[in-house]
Parts: sequence; structure tokens; C-alpha cells
Amino acid sequence: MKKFKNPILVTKPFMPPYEEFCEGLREIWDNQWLTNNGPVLQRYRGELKKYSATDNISLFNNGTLALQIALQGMGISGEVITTPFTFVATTHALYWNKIRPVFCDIEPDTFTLDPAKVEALITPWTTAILAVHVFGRPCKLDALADIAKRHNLTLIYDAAHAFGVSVNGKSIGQYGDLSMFSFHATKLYHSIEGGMLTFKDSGLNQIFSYLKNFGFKNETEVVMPGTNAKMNEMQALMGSIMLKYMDTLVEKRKQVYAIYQERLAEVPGIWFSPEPEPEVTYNYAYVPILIDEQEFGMSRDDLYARLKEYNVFARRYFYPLLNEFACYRSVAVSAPLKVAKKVSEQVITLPTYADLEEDVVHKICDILEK
Ligand code: T4K
Repeated sequence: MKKFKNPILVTKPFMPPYEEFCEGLREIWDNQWLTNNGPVLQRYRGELKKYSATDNISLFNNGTLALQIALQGMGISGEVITTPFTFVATTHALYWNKIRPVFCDIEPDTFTLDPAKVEALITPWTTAILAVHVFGRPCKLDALADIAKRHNLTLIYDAAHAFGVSVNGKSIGQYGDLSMFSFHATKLYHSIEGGMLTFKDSGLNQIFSYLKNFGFKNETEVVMPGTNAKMNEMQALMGSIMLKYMDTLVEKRKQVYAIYQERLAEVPGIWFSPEPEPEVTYNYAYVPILIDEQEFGMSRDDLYARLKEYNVFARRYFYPLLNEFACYRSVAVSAPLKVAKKVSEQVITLPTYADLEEDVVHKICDILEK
């Protein structure tokens, strides 16, 4: 089997038609307004409100700062129960707010926080749960909401991967007290870089506006120690154009996912998560599979390396676990993270993006079968 001539990356950003972006740029040039709540951003915010079916949204220059500001603005402190199986930014956002992460194990089917293991980790210092809809799969929403309510905890979702996902016809951002979406270039939907918060308490709108703009209330008053986390006009333009392609983007990812699943689900040692529940409209943002070394006849890491020989750059999202990174190794882990450990050692995410050709997907499957 021959290697691919050009590298096949785990993902590539969708680029809308060049002319469409250039056309939008004309308005920005004419306005001579590049950032700081410009007209393109304001229009885009309106489009997102409609798309997300909520008035309470706030836009940022990236998802990480959006989450950091969310925690700061909501006054979260002490300890927060969270997952170790995620991108490192989830826990970084806690650390920037001097909050102690308390790592909790995940579910074997969806890789999301296991509600059955959350309660045992609650202490008098616990103020919130920060769960992640990892790979766009919704967390156990009802169970987490129930725990949060009974223990008076704030329920925050890192929905970085979950734009376009809905449950029972409701956008995923309407669950919990607050959700953060990432619009980074590597996401199914992007605004070059970008982030969005959706939240229940409309009072947070003003606080987030202050925090992302240095804390300015007006020219002479600074009311809180804010930072600079504003989305600019070019980002808003890209995001606005991309919204038009959202359905096509999800459909394409779904087709790619279906090919992988059809070709590989029966291969010994390759495991796919069960299909999402019927009430979930899924976005197929990633294609994570687990590799059982014994059955597959090769370890996940060997497979990762062998794929590279064919010019296929799959990724081990998310490995290592966050508590294994040097900067978080000193965080005490009070309950075993058995499932998370196993998943992080077996997971590999396969290439998926809008212009990935079907015959390339088939060839990747041939390589995996071989
Ligand atoms: N929470 C979660 C759960 C997240 O997954 C993330 C981000 C965040 C929070 C934070 O949100 P942001 O602050 O990023 O908005 C990538 C992304 O940079 C990161 O946004 C994402 N999660 C994470 C899962 O993936 P890397 O370090 O893997 O990126 P990189 O540069 O290796 O790129 C991945 C692949 O994409 C490569 O094969 C190259 C290709 N690529 C990348 C870019 C940027 C392109 O083809 N074109 C491009 O423009 O983190």
C-alpha cells in the first residue's frame, strides 16, 4: 500500500469561498473599524443569538479566555470538579483563577464526566462542576443538573467541541448555568480563532463585557480587573460567513464518520462509542476510536506511528491525561481515574474535515485493516 503523497492531517479548517470573504472585507475597510465591538461583530452576535436561541451570549477572541472570564465573572473559587480527559485549556482556565481542579473519572461510552463518581468528590470548598462535552458528545445533562441543584453548585460546560449539537431540540448551550464554545480554526465551525459563552443569568452579560475590555465602564471608570479578550471584525466576518455553511459541514462530517464506522467497527480491536441517544442531534466533530492492543495486534502508539509512515497524521486526543502533565502532577487525585486512564491510552482520533475525499477515507480504512 502506497503512502499518501501529501500529508493527511487530523483536521483542516473549512475555507469559505475566497470571494465571499473578500466581499465582506470591503465593509470592514470602508468602516475603518477593526475591533472593540464593531458593526460586523454586532451583526454576527445577532446571528448567533438566533442560531443558539438565546439572548445571553458573549463573544471572545478565543475559547480559553472565554472560559477564564466565565469563571472570574461568576465568582467561582475554591475547588471545581472536572474531567482529566480534555484539552489542557479546560484546567488552565481554573488555574488562572486560582481554583483547584478536582479530577473525576469519566464514562466508558461517551468519555464525559461520570455523574456517579462526582458526589463523592464534593467537599465544603466545592463551588462548581466543570464538565466537557468531549468530541461534541453531550454529558449526562440531567444527572449533573440534579447533583448541582442538590449541592448548590454552579454547573459549567466546556462545549468547545459541541457547536451545532442539540438535545431534545434545544441547543446544547442552553443546558447548565453556562457553556463555552470554541471557534478555533481546527473546529468543525470556526471564526479563525474565537470563543462564545452562552448563559442563564442575563446579569452576566454586563460583567463579561467589562472583563473582556479591561474592566472599562466608560472612558474614566474601570470597575473590575479585566483583560483584553475581544473578538475582532475579521473573526466576526469569518464566523458570520461560516454560519451559512453549518448544515453542510455537519453533513459532511457525518458522511465521513459513517464510512469509518462501516469499514472499521467490525475490525477486531477497534472500538467506536455507541451512537448518540435519539434525542441528540450530533455534530460528528471528531472520529475517536479506541485500540485494544491484544485484539488489534498493535498498540495505539504503534498505530499512531505506523499511520505517519503512510503520511496520515492522526492525533491522540486526549493523551496524556491532564493530571499527568508536569504542571498538574502535583494536584492530588483522590479517586481512581481508571476509565480515563484506559481511554487516554487507547484513543486515537482519525482525520475528518470538510474537503476530505471519500476515497482518502477508504484508503485510511484499508491501512487500518491491513
Ligand atoms: N476546551 C477544549 C475541550 C478544547 O478542545 C479547546 C481547544 C479549548 C477548550 C480551548 O479553545 P481555544 O482557546 O483553542 O478556542 C488544537 C486547537 O488549537 C485547540 O483549539 C483545540 N481545543 C485542540 C483540541 O486542538 P493542537 O495543539 O492539537 O493544534 P495543532 O496546531 O496541532 O493543529 C491540529 C491539526 O490541525 C494539525 O494537524 C494542523 C491542522 N491545522 C491547524 C491549524 C491551526 C490546519 O490544517 N490549519 C490550521 O490553521 O490544538
